[in-house]
Amino acid sequence: MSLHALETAHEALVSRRNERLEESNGVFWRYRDPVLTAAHTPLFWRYDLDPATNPLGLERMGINAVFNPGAIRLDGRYLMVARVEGADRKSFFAVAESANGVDGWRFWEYPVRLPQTADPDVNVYDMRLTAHEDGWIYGVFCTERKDTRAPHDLSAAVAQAGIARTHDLVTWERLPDLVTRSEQQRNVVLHPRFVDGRYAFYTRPQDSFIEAGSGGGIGWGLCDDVTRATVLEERVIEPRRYHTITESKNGQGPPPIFTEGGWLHLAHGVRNTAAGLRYVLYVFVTDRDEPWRVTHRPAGYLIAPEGEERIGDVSNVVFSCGWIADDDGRLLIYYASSDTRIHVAESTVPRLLDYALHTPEDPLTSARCVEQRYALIERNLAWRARSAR
Ligand code: M1P
Repeated sequence: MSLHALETAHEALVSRRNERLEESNGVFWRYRDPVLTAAHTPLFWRYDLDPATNPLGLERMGINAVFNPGAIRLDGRYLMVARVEGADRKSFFAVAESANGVDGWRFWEYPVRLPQTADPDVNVYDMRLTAHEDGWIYGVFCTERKDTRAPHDLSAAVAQAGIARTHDLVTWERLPDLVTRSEQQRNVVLHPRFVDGRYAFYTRPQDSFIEAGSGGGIGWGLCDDVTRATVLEERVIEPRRYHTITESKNGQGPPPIFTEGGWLHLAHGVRNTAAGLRYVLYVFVTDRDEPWRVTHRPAGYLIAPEGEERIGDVSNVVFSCGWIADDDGRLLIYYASSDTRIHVAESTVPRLLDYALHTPEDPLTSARCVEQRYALIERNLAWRARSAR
């Protein structure tokens, strides 16, 4: 394919209109096309466009996947900070912009140049963006480095929470990584408000790089100074549970949204299967004044991978780091499938809150689940009989 033909195909892809699918369970709507993929990355990130130095028109630096974006509405623009993974396996962050949040997503010219700490990151990913009431936009992300305690195990790594802040997503100030008492951390998210005058983090303590182990679930901790963030007391507020969607792991998704019914949270839950781990998205609610106290925990998943979403580099995964509660009433949920591409789902805050407040909690046994369903069936049959009269 000539570079001209590649450019024409790329432009057709990024300018393609997206379409909300009609089919819905009433809680949310999917869109027909993924909103960002590796193919959306600019050609000038991948090709040497100069025929003098690239006479064969070869792709020089491939992009493998685009996924797990943080999201924010800033100065009227819909923005995602996506995890872009090169063919070399290294992830980096890049901002993409859209005029309406569902299509026309285009990457800014340059990826984010993330300042380093004294201990440089080997790999960075999964940035959650928090517009904090202190006036900064914080990006909290996973920073991964080689586990030097196991020099011969080349898969041994340490995950911690990196922190950077910005006002415009262009210039970033890197802060020291979050310090906790846990061996490792992933899926750490900054709460948007001060709590008792302190910064508050949702954490996900874990024993090792992959296993949450005794980490136990989504944690909560406070710190006084975000420029030297240290959480000395971390407690699990949303534990993983046996024989549920969170049996193996869970983790906070984007920062929660403040609603009249409490803080609305989106999270991921992981369980093991004979075919490997299965990641789904779920919702829970915490108290308005005590955002560490879970008040509602609707059973099961909100979004599970389906169709093409099931397939990718890490199959059977949906994962979210970003959503936008828009002034126009839409709640745009950005989620990635199978560590490969990004989709959008649409709902509204009242709709999702209604789902969260009125879906019963997992009663944890088959017999009790049947009782729960009996109660629904009996109410429905009684209602039907009354309305037939
Ligand atoms: O591969 C699925 C996801 O695995 C990790 O999430 P968790 O720590 O909850 O298992 C992350 O690496 C995430 O990026 C990835 O999508």
